Amino acid sequence: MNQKRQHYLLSRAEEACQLLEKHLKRDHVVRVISHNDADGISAAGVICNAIAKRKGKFHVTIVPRLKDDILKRLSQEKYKLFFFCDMGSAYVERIGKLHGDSIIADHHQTMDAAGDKYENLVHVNPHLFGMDGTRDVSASGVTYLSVRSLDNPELTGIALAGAMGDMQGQNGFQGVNQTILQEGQEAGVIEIYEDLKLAYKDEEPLYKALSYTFNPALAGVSGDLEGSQGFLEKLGLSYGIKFSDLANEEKDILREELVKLNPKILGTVYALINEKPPLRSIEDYSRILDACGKSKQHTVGMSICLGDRDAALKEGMELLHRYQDRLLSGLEWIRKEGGQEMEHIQCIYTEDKKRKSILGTLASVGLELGILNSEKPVLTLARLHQDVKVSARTTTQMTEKGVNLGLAMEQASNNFNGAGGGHNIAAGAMIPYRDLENFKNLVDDMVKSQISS
Ligand SMILES: [Mn+2]
Repeated sequence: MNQKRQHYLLSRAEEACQLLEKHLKRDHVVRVISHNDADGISAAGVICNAIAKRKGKFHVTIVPRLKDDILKRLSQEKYKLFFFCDMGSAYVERIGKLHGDSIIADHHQTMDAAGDKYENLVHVNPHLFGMDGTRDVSASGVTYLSVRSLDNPELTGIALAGAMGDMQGQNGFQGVNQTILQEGQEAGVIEIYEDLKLAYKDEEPLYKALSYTFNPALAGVSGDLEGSQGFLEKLGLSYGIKFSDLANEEKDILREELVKLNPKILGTVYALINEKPPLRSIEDYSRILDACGKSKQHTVGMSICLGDRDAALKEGMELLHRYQDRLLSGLEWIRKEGGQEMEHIQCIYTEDKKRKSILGTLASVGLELGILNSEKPVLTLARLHQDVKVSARTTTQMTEKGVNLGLAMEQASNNFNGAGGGHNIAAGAMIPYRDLENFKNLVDDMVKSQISS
């Protein structure tokens, strides 16, 4: 069954590829619109690399959401081909009415139709074929499929970095992601091996590498610089040196102790054979793009995807450091404050500027580290003038019990003239501030009925 579904998705993507090729042959500039997170930046990286390789031209815009004004602007543009990544599935009708042809490479759940009635539109989305866009493939993967038959195996790495950015593959790739991984391995682009899964192991001093490691979460160490220092000191290891500078027996001691903390620390590392650290590990690569996205420096992320290993990479690393520091102090804050527990959900509210942009991540990491109650989905709430931006996160255990935050965000926000949606495990919404309390209660009720039905 899964093979068959994948086959349908692949042939839809092939249609997209043919449409793209047709426009590239005519030397049309491809209008790319993508999302501002790691997956969206990777997706834009995939399509733009594929176009550049064929000496084609593109014009990219990275946006946080496909808002009305953007669609309006696009409807006045005269491009012959629009390529939407990581968004668009919810706007099939409006995209179908644009002046040129369109390709939508998205993986979000949608109530909208496939858009078959628009001849100028190819809609590629795993959900259209009964597949799971939360785990099987992300937008960067869907985009990769859409350029696959133009012979681009070197883009499998960026495609999987995007998947990692959407929290797919942290415990192994599955579905379409697995297919992409195999393709990358066969083409000599990606190699996989078992190793310590420490973040930026070859770049950062040990205590930083340890505290930057969230997958898997190391209690008392992840997100905790002092905790990491203490942990290393207790083992008699100097915390300021890099992993590679440890003597072999010291590496053994560290490995043993880390495994005691969390056995998952020994796991599969996906490495890009032709890259050097910090971009060699696909997971590290993805975290740099994530930091670029969260810092609103998408151009830096795009430049890295497009091959800039000098200025852009240096800037990307600076953004990463600043982002990690923000994350660490945010976790400190959650440790102190905790969440406001309701019956079935918990909420975290802030008006603090620096925290707002990382609330979703704080929720995910807080759940992972056990700082937040993993039995209750987390709603983070950031006030923006008259509105509240909601990020909702939960765990796989809870989605298996029936929790679907994408649906809850969409329905609950609609009740208050807001907008929302996303995946069962991670979703978001924008609602009026005055309805905040009612919204929270409604989501609490919805989660209750999702679990019990
Ligand atoms: Mn995505």
